Amino acid sequence: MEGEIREFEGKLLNSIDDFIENSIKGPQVVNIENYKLIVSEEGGIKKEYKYDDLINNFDSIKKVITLYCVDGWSVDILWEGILMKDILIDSKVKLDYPSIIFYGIDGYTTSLSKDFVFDNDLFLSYKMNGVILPNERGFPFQLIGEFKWAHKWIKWINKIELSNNMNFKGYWESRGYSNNGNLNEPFFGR
Ligand SMILES: Nc1nc2c(c(=O)[nH]1)N[C@H]1C(S)=C(S)[C@@H](COP(=O)(O)O)O[C@H]1N2
Ligand SMILES: [Mo]
Repeated sequence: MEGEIREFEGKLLNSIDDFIENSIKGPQVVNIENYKLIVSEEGGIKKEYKYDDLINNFDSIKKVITLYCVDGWSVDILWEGILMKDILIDSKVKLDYPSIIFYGIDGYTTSLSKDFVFDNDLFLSYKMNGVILPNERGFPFQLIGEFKWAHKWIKWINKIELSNNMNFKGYWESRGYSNNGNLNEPFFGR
């Protein structure tokens, strides 16, 4: 893709064009003027962020991380984004919930344990290989689920919900894909 970088700190990167598009409803187009990222807990909405609130007011981090799809392909990409814990702390959501459920505008869902998200510095990316995420790649935000299979890497995120429900199963998880999503374990039937 035009403008993307293909090397970072001596590491070669894949191209944005190397992804295999297989989203459940195809690429989504988010109108950023109307977009809000909702942070909620079981009592209701805690905070709503506009795109610029997030991009301008939070520190960003950058890291080369490989996305592994269960279909057998992978891509090494330089991701840049905002730490989940920075957003959650800012939102004043209660942090004693064990689980975080993520929603995308295409109806996709997934979940992770809150401790995993905090302990591993998971972040929401808004840039890949130095360019703003293209629509097909999840603009405005994709969760970078480091150490997890790509079904945890939800794109087009518009809601993050703190929950007591440790048994929630997202779109692919409810169809048999691993609910812990650990890369070092089989991706089916856990
Ligand atoms: N919102 C949303 N996020 C999603 C998906 C999806 O269908 N919808 N698919 C997941 C899967 S299975 C993969 S492999 C990764 C990367 O998919 P891509 O190559 O289509 O970007 O996105 C994940 N995030
Ligand atoms: Mo996937």
